[in-house]
Amino acid sequence: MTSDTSRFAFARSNFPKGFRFGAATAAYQIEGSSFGGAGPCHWDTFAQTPGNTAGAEDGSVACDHYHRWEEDLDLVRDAGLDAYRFSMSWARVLPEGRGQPNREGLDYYDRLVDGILERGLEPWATLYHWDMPAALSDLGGWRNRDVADWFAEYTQIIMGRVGDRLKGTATLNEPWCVAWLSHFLGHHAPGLRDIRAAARAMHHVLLAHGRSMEVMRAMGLENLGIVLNFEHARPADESDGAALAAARYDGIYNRWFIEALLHRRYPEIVLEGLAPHLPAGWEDDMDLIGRPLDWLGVNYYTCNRVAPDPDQPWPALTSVPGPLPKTDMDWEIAPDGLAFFLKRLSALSDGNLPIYVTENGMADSAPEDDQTRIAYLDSHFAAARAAIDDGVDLRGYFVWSLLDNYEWAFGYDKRFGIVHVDFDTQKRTPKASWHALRAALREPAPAE
Ligand code: GCO
Repeated sequence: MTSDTSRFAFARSNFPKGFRFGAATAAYQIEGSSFGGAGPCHWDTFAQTPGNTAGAEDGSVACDHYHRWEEDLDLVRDAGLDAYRFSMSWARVLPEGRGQPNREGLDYYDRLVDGILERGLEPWATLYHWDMPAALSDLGGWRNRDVADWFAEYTQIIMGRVGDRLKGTATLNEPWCVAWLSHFLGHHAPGLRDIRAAARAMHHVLLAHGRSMEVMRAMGLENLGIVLNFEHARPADESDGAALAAARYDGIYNRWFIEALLHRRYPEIVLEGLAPHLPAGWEDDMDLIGRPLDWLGVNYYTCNRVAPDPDQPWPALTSVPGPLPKTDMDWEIAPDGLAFFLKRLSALSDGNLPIYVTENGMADSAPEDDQTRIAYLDSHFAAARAAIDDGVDLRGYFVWSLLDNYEWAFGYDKRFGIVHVDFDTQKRTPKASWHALRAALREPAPAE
């Protein structure tokens, strides 16, 4: 007998027919970068630099998914899910980033995609979830305009192998993290804190998206999109200064990428700071960047309280703690922010762009009963449902994440999985949220 608190309030039948429920993962966080002939990526070297990651942990073994993928795909199927979102590692496919492909790596993704299909699941792939090959990082990585051509070459090779069987493909995951978090804030590889590097990365990441889309369109591939992350920017207080700081934060985080993609422009409030550092002639790239998308992926986790920091150069802002309950990441739980973005994005695209929540979930290391995660997910499912009622064309929802995994600079302590992983033995144990999901997806809606 399960108690009420171990169940979701929603059931599959509360969502429109055909709505896809899935779970998401990323290559570097689960596969084990030391296996199968993969080349080093910038996360391997970032983690080898003292102080960059908790306990100097890296993804060299991670969840050993490279060897255990069949068992892991069984867990997706047995949870009653419809779809599996995963990413492919550029350095596994091309150990030097370009040139000679790694046959073992290509074979691996071939088997994985077939394995997903054999289990009756839809494969949703992401081409880049942060694992820049170290050889290309040496050449400047995202700072170098040539990255767009390197990424196009990689796209051609991997999609030539598996593209015919994918249900949906995203070029990139979270360009804000690729560019800003990694080149301005320095928290992620390559760990730079440099506005010129950041401005270049902010533009080149979109240029690479555009080139990759162009390649895939030419190959006749369908259902192509991109995954962006959004964080609800809330002024820390009622002051004009806080309102301006929040507007800047919103511009950098939540408007820069989507406005370029949908409207071929960058927001003025961000150009005020970045324009002097953008590569010359960037305006000429906006046409390629803004070619039509088939769908948009939305990753949403939290909100941010933004305050001015007038002693600092642009954007002269800082974040302060907010009052809401927090996850193990210290992220406030704010499901209304998800509804806000779904409606905002729907309006921005005139309702013409199918949207998927491609990531949502929380880090929680607490007890097996997993109540907090169930409540977190339930409140976000409810926000998604409300957005659908308001007319948003939301087609699916992927929980982050299938497995506890390598949470980047935080190492292995932050547990986002609906399946627990013992990193000493690699044993997988479904958590209560996994069981609750399975019940919600199999059963009709509970009676009111
Ligand atoms: C993300 C990331 C994941 C993180 C998750 C939790 O796309 O932000 O895709 O890699 O693990 O967001 O921080």
